[in-house]
Amino acid sequence: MKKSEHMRFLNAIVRKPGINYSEGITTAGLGKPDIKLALRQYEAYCRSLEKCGLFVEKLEPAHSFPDAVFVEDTAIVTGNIAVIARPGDLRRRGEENIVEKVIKKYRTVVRIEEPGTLDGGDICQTEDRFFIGISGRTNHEGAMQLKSILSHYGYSASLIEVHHTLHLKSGFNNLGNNRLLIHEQFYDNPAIKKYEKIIVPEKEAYAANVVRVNDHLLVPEGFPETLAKLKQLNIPLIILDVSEFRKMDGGLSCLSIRF
Ligand code: CIR
Repeated sequence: MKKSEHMRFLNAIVRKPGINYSEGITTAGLGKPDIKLALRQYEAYCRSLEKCGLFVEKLEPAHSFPDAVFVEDTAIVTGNIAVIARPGDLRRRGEENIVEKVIKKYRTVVRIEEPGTLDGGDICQTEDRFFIGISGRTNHEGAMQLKSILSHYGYSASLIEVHHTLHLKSGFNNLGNNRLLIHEQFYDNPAIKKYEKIIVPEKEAYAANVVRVNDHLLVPEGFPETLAKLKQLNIPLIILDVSEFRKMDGGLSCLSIRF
């Protein structure tokens, strides 16, 4: 990211979970999500983005894609360009096309092309750069295409191998002011040497998926040790229950595209 660009968001795109939400992809082993509760959690999530000052564009469910509520995976939006992802799991391929139509209202779009694959959940932006996870969903080709597009628009990017989580942001998130909240797997990575790092305890690994939105930090409910560490940062916290999204391997960041 250009040094002068302050990391503030104006907009978010979200998509309501559909009635077939529980048919999506999951490895969590936490049981079937309760769709009514998921809807309430989604509404609370939207309200908190609005509280953070964002205009929230709420998309209707995409019934042929049960995972489409995890809209973050379909695009990466920067100050001047949007990159349409190419989902790494074939069951989600096509979600990006329906999001592209919406994003075009806000930015010029470019696309990740075959043989590249890339999920937005593998992209973490800090004040001065992007981190691109190479994961089970994002391949090296996809990561290199994104790096090249970002570089064309003046942004730096580093590639990071992801081994123990679904996406990079399942275990690696920007807290602002040169601080990261990370899963232990990333601690020694030379790419993040200059950052102050807060590690989530292994038993609270899920809590690494927090989202800094302007002056607030969205934090998942139910992780007391991580919460105690985050309380020391002097950032107003918004604590949200996302139990029904966790059941489908999703978290706070996956539920919106912020820009
Ligand atoms: C999937 O497996 O693709 C969805 N069930 C969960 C996606 C979570 N997205 C994210 O972490 N950005």
